[in-house]
Amino acid sequence: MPEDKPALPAPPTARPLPNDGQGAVVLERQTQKTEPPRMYQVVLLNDDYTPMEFVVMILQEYFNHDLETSTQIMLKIHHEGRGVCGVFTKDVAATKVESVSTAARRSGHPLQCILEAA
Ligand code: TYC
Repeated sequence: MPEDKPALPAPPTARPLPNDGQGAVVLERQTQKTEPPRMYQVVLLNDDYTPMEFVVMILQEYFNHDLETSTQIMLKIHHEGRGVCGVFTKDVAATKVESVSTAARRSGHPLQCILEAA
């Protein structure tokens, strides 16, 4: 008989019981179904008024960067207009933006801190 139709899929074969042959039940590995959470970057923007020292302090206190890294990030923002402070889940990123903005206002600085999808 000519083979004009694609073959039907093979019937499922009987699965062996999840048993390691030594009397112990073996759990089968589950296929990963949960996606990793979307990540968000917290970005600081440059302005002409916020003191450099204040930005360095913010990077140390709120983003746990050391003094050298904080100074590098601050200078990058100063020269390029913006810089990424860190990448977080949405809730953590939103809380950082709120905390940094509140600290800046309390100190009378116009520093802008925003959240962006990474
Ligand atoms: N441009 C500011 C100054 O010259 C310093 C500064 C850096 C401000 C980074 C904001 O996000 C900023 N004093």
